[in-house]
Amino acid sequence: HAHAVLLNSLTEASNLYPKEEGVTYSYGTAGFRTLGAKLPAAVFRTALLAVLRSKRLEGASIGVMITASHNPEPDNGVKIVDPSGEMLDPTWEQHATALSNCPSTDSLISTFTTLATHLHVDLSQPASIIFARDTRPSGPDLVKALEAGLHAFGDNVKIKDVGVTTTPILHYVVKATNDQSGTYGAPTIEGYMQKMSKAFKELVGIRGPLVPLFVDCANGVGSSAVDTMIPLIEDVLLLRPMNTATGTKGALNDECGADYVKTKQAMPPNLAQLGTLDKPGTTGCSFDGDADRIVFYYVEDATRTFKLLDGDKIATMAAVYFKELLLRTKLTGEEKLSMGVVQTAYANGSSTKYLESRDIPVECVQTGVKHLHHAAKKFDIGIYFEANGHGTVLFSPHAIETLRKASPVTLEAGNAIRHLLNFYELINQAVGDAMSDMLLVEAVLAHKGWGSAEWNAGYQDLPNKLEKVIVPDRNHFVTYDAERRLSHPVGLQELVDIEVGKYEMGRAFVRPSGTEDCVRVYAEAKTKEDVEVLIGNVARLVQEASTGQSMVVAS
Ligand code: G16
Repeated sequence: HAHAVLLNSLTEASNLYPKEEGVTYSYGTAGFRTLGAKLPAAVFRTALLAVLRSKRLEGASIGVMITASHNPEPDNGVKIVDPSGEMLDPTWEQHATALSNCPSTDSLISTFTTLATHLHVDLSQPASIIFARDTRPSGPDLVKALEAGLHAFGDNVKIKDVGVTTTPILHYVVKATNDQSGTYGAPTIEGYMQKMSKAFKELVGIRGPLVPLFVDCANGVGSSAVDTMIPLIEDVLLLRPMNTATGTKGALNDECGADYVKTKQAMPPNLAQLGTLDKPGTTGCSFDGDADRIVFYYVEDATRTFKLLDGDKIATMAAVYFKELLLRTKLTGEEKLSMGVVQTAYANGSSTKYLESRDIPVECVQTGVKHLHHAAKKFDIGIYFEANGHGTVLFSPHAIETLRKASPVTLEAGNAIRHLLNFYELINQAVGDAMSDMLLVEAVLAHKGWGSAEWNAGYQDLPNKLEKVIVPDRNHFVTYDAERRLSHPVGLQELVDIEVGKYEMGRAFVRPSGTEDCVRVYAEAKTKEDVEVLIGNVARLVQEASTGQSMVVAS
């Protein structure tokens, strides 16, 4: 009987959220992402999947985040967060896609019941869902669609609305809620901010107050996180928020934010106009629209040129510093902790060389936080960053236990152990967080006694460029070797190889985006001029291949 009541209730609710004909959803790099107006049906159905997942995991809390992060304001998206605070188990992505694409309520209900049986879900189990959204105008309607899906299950589903907040905060709240040990932190925004600020202040110690930092909030939800953090750390580090116009239509990610800065390799025009970074020694950073990415930058004194410190620069500085700390702990034998860095094909060639020259293991995986996170777990201290500024540092349970139990042989060893444990408290263990990464960078700089210029001095980026190519169907582009090579369209890779071979230190690759309807082309080479020609030629090859123009492999 209860089963029939549930199916009735789901049917009624689903009829209010029919799937538009002609729309095909795909759970991609970061969940479903498309125009906000096209998403209500997918969000409603995501609610159903999130409940199935929670019930399957005996009522563990599952997160749902409504955001399209770096995408333009009219886009929106939805993604599911697993109980550990990590991205949805990839084997469930196909179920999310299957539910969203059911053409009618009838097929949705039958797919839902089939999935429940196939996945061994006991529908009478309780479920718990925690959700949040970013500041996009389409957010409130999508929250309604989500709630409609959740409420259809009646009292059997516990719902927690974290409100308008950043993606990493939602991940944190999910992780902390499910943390059986109760040691990870209080499952609230305040709990998270307290945990981070306390660790940060302990790390900075007597090295503060630090030079104030300008924070470009991309006119997005990151500005509220920054506002909450300001009073907690202002005696040590003054944060100066910029681009905080969350209520201004069209402002989100527009000519600002981490994606703009990284892609254009320039600071947001309004910061440049205001002369925000003109004073020598000043540094700025940019969050993206949902505050899970960060890049830093400054203006070089002598040349007055813009200098970007991206995800690669964060990863390399953190890796070199954590390696030093690990050596200082003097932990040996069973207690010796491993450390490695995970990057993607976008990592600047110079950053990889720099790490390898310091005997730091580096692994390359395909784009997408879930892939990097997974690979980083292999190390006791796993550092992962995408060049675009997504990333974090993971500490294995073994690392934490070892550090907590260690009996330091010297004062210096004791300090190194204490620092590492504070970094563990500071750094989000569920997903990359612009806020926590910002404080990680500031803490390392404080320990080294460095400014941005010293940080940047480690290695010099090879000139590089990223471009979008709009093609009729990006699914025709299939990659392998961690997205560094193409298997389809057949013959295109050979042409790219010939092009790349013409330039000293040349490298280029082509991959379909998982979040936007385009193909991305990346190129690097020894000189800027070469990069321009190389990327132009590869982009042209991509255009030709996608429009079916003949591809002749030169002999
Ligand atoms: C998302 C993913 C990132 C990825 C980015 C771009 O970021 O979480 O891992 O680097 O999209 O992906 P693609 O090149 O496939 O479009 P965000 O910040 O938009 O959530």
